[in-house]
Amino acid sequence: MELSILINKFNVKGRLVSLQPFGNGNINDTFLAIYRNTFTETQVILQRVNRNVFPKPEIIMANMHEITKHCHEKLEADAKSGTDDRVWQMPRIIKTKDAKDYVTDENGDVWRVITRIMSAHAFDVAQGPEHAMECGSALGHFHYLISDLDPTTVKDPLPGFHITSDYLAKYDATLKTKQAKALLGASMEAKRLAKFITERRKLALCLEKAEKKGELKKRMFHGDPKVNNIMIDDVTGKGTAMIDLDTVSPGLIHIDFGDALRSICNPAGEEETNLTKVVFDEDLATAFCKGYMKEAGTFMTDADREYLFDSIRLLPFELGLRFFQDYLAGNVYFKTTQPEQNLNRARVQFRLCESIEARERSIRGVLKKL
Ligand code: GN1
Ligand code: MG
Repeated sequence: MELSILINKFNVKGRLVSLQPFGNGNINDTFLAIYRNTFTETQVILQRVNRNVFPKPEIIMANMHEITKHCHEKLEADAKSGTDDRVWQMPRIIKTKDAKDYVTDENGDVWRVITRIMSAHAFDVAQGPEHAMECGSALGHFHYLISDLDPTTVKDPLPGFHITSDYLAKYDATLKTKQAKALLGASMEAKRLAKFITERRKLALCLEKAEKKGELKKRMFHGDPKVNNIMIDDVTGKGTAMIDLDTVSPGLIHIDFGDALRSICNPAGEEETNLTKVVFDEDLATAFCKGYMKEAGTFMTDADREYLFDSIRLLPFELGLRFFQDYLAGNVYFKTTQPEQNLNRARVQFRLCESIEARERSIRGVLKKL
C-alpha cells in the first residue's frame, strides 16, 4: 500500500503536504507527516513496527494504549496542580478513522500514528553537561510516571529483552554456525571481540544474580532510554518527554540507568569508527545522575545503589554482545547500511566498557555522593 493511502486511514485533520523518513532508529521505520489547513499545521509520526523484532506487534500496541492512558492521566493531574517547573509530555496514539489503534497492511505489517512532541528535539549524542542533566531528569520523571502502572496490564513485548544470559546463549548458538565460523576465521578484530566476551561472561550475570537473591526487584522500566529517545524542549532546553515506548514493561530500573549512561556518556556516538574517540565521560555521567536523582532519588534503596556501577559496566557489554551476535548471524536484527556496521558498533560498545572499567574507582566515587 502506498504510504499516503495508508496514512489517510488515520484520523488527522488537514491536507497531507509532506511525508518523509524521520529519525535514526535501529528497529522500526519512522516517517514524519505534515498536514496543513487554512489556519495551522499538524505534524504526526507514522511508524511501521518491525515484525522481525516484535513478532506480535498487537502486544506492543495494546501495551502502548495502557501505558499512555495511565501516564496521561497522571501528567494531566500534575499539570493542573502546577507544581512542576515544566509541562512534561508523552506522545499519544492517533486512532484510525474507524477508531482502531493501528492498521495492518496487505503484508501483515502493523502501522501506527502517534503525536509528535512539538518544538522539541532528540539528539544522537550528548551536547554537554546541561543536556545530560536534562536527560537524567527526563528518565527519572518517566520512572516516576510508570512507577504505579499496574504490571499486569502490560504484556512482555520482547521475551528475553535485556536478559544478558539469554543473549549469551544466543551468541553461543550463533558461534556454532558455518557463517559465524567463517566470519570469525576471516577477521582478527572479530576474534578479539570474541575473546573480550569470553573474559567477561561471569561479570555479565551480576544483575540477574542480584535479582535471584532478592536484592533487586523488578519495577516498570523504559527498556530503551538512549539519548535519541529523550526529547528536549527547543525553547527552554529542558527535558520534556521520553519517546519510543515499545519496550516499557516490568524490568530492573538499573537496566535503564546503565543504558542511558552508556549512550549519554559516549559523545562519540554509537557509529564512531575511530576507537580512540570512544571514552566514558564522567562529567556527563555526574550531570546525568544529578538530574536523575532529583526526580527519582527517593525510589532508590541502598541495595539499588550498590548495583549502579555494575549496571553502567553491563549495558555497553550487553549491547556490544547483541551487535556482535547480529554481525555473526548476518545482520538480521539491527538495521544496517553496510555489512561491517554491526561489527563496528560492537567495537564501540566494548571500548566504552573498557573505558568504564579503567575508571571504576572514580565512577564509584561519583555514585557514592548521590
Ligand atoms: C535499538 O529502536 P532504537 O534504535 O531506539 C534497540 C535498543 C538498543 C539500540 C542501540 C527493541 O533501539 O535495545 O540499545 O537500538 N531496541 C530494541 O542503538 O532492540
Ligand atoms: Mg526502539
